[in-house]
Amino acid sequence: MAPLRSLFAAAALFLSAHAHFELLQPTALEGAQMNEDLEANAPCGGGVADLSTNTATDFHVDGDAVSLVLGHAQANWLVRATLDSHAATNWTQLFPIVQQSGQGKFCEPAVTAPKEWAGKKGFIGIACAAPDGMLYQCAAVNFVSGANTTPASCTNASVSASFVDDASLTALLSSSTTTSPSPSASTSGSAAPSLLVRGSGLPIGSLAVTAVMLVAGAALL
Ligand SMILES: *[C@@H]1O[C@H](CO)[C@@H](O)[C@H](O)[C@H]1NC(C)=O
Ligand SMILES: *[C@@H]1O[C@H](CO)[C@@H](O)[C@H](O)[C@H]1NC(C)=O
Ligand SMILES: [Cu+2]
Repeated sequence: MAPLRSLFAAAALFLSAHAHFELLQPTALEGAQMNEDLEANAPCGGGVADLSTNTATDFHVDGDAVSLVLGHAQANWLVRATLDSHAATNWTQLFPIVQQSGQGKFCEPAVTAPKEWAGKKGFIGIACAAPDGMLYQCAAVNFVSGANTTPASCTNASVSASFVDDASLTALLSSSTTTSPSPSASTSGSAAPSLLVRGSGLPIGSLAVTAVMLVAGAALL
């Protein structure tokens, strides 16, 4: 019966919102049907990452919202991204690791991605170091140029946040992004200035930006 079913659906939503965490924006792979029992599965919880079948939403490389709901009293967030078609590897950090204290909604309105990703498809991945272990969600996205205006749904509950170090989260980033120079960086001198501008424009440089700048710098020697 419909009323009973919607009651169960409401109960399931209530439970999922009060345990673990949810990725509200960009739209998570599982949408509203998130199975929190599978959230400990890397890299995307119960979501099956496959760019050939996933529905992607736009993510603006110069700033877009990442909106989360935490069901725990405290946890650390890693916002990462990859162009890998199955979200299997090659993760780049998009934002400093944040510790949220207090349960509820948390939204960063201006998370950036590498400018050169505009026009490509990939995944935003959230890793959450929670008291009950590491938890994961992903969203399939079209990286597009420009910055998004902050959506009305991007709000914070009365929580506090601070930047922290978390080795368990840093370990989830690809070491290959810090070691392998890309062909374009080693052959094209014109790539360097725009990378440098992007790096200096960031309030807090990410590991990936630092790595790209090192590679670009090495290419100039
Ligand atoms: C990793 O991602 C970068 C873009 O950030 C890409 O240029 C590179 O080819 C990727 N490497 C692998 C092994 O997928
Ligand atoms: C939420 O809080 C974080 C951390 O203080 C802040 O960076 C972010 O801008 C806030 N989000 C909104 C929508 O105000
Ligand atoms: Cu949990």
